[in-house]
Amino acid sequence: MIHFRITFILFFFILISLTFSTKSLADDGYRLWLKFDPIQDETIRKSYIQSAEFIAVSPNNPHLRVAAEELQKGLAGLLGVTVPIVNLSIAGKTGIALGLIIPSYKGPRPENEEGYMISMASGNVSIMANQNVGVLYGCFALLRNIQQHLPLKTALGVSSPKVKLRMLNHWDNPEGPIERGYAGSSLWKWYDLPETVDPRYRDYARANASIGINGTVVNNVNASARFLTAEYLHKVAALAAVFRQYGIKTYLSVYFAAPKTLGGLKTSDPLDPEVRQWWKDKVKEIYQIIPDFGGLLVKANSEGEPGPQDYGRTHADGANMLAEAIKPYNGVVIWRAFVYKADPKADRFKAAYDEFAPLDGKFDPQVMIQVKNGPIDFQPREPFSPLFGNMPKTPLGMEFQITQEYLGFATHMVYEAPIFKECLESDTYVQGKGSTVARIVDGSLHNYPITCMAGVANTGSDRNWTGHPMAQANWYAFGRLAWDHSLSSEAIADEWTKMTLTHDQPSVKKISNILLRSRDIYVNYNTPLGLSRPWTGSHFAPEPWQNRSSRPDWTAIYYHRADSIGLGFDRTPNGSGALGQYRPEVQKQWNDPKTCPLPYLLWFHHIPWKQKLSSGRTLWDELCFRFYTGADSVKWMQKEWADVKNSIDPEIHANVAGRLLKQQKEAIWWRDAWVLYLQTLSKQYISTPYIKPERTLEEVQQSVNVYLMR
Ligand code: BDP
Repeated sequence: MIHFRITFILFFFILISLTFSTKSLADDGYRLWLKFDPIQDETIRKSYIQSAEFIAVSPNNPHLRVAAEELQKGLAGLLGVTVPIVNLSIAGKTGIALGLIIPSYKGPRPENEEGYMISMASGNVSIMANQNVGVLYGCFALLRNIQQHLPLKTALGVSSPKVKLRMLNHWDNPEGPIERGYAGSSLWKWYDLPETVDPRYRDYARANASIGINGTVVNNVNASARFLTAEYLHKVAALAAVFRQYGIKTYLSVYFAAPKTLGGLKTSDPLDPEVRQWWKDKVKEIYQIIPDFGGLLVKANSEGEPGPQDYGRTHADGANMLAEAIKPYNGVVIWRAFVYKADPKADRFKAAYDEFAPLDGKFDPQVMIQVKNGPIDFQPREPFSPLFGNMPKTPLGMEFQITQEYLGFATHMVYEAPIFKECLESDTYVQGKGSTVARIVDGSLHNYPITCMAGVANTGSDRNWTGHPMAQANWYAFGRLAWDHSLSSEAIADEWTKMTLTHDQPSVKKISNILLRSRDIYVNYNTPLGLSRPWTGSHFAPEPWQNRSSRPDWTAIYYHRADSIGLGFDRTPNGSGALGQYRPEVQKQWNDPKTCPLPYLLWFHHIPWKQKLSSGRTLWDELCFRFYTGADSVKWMQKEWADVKNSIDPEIHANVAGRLLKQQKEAIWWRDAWVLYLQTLSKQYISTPYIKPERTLEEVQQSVNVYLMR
């Protein structure tokens, strides 16, 4: 009997551990798009095995070791073989050689230091570049090709990044929380650093390098001076040591008043000699601790942050002071253009242009200005910022937001590549037709010596990095577009889906389609026709009625301007005149409500409720149409997602399905809030076939209050 019991208990434990081990095989999303699961297609697999009998790296170049190891790791997973890393090609075998292109080589080569070239001769593949990091990017490109089950020949060719600084901006605070972060707390464990270096930092670096990201700002733009203390600089140095192996430079956001608060000086005036010396000494100290430090990011005189204007100086005075300090080390100063004052009469739309355009030509060459894609603040849909094209003498960098501050946090599925592309492809007309924002950002239009594309990161300590599993696609898309802005949203969605979720072709098609439509669906139920909602509060719950705040531009009514006549912010010459910041060709199209594209209409016009739009519907009917079809479309997303269940890991599938269910409820929440609130002003009926919301405005308001309750 005792014997039976022991056997039974043993059996029970084995059963439990088996259950657990199978469970741990489920995909928790940690591996992102670097899954390297075995290739099922035997023909493709065999063709690669033939060409990958060894990886040859010159023994004189230890830096290529990381690239070789990444390739080895990827191939082991994909092909199921361990490819040896050797010093010289092995006679009689075919393999992959990694190396630098010799200066006398005459053939086509990458245009810059970080580009790569993949070629093939007599069955041998070579991944060559001008610099080591290019070889690493080439290895990831080859792996990407295999991961998509593409034949070797599609990987061949030359690729060079179009933008120099391709960076993530982390809005991470030293205590752990992330400003506008929805995937747990900061990845950086400041209290453990520098002694304990979490292996996850390496995985973070790998993921970034695999999509070409080469810089990271590790702390919030609302910066703590703490990061400039020696104690913290050593912590940052420990991160930099990991990132460096993957070609990633480390940057810091700095607190402009640090000379006063940290240095004990009487002022932080940028023209004060002692202040200038303080920054010189500080920057010297930074470079002693982190020799390849990238540079400084600054948010100044914005939303209560200190800045040069506190001393009657300009943004150029502040930036140039830092440039003077960083110049000897060839670092950069990235100064943000996100500024707006609490002026009740002003239009916030115009603020960045008004402050920065007159300063063009006044900045040190070591400075670049980082501009948010739109003039206000990462709205679900914004026209491009009019600063692009209007500072030809000052390098302008792009700031996109990957974290979904206004895009439903980690609950709503919104694929952002179309947002990034829409802005990059906008035509500024500064040098005639075809003067796209992309050509300004990549430096080709104004010959900028430095170029930058930054994305406010959506990563956090959640096991799957981004909270919403599908939000990984946004990190991925940002990196791919920073490397090559000409890639299409479709192509990126397709490759990400194959690398991350499934190879089943009908499912890939369905998933890409959901991704590609997701942004418009969100805009429809959230802020259709050019509505915006950057009011204070959570940036999540609908509060179009919100009319009280310490400043007018922190209310909802400031932005939508709904009244008994109509809806929208008049920015024509009859209104705020903000349209005057664009070139005549753009103005011509947007000034007239008849030709202004519907997605931007209420950004620029106050339209009467009953006015007919180019769609043939009245404004009110068009709003109803968008709010209702937007909310309904989430049901379509759910249905499509249910259809791909069998070709996706069950854990990921269930995770996304749960979030879609929530999204569907919240889409109706948004729809009801807007429709019921606007109805109090428009006095219009909800037109058929749409059915009046089941709840009253008061009930929606009550639910929002509960959401906002502390
Ligand atoms: C806004 C965010 C705020 C940021 C600010 C910025 O709400 O938390 O600090 O942007 O970019 O979107 O500085």
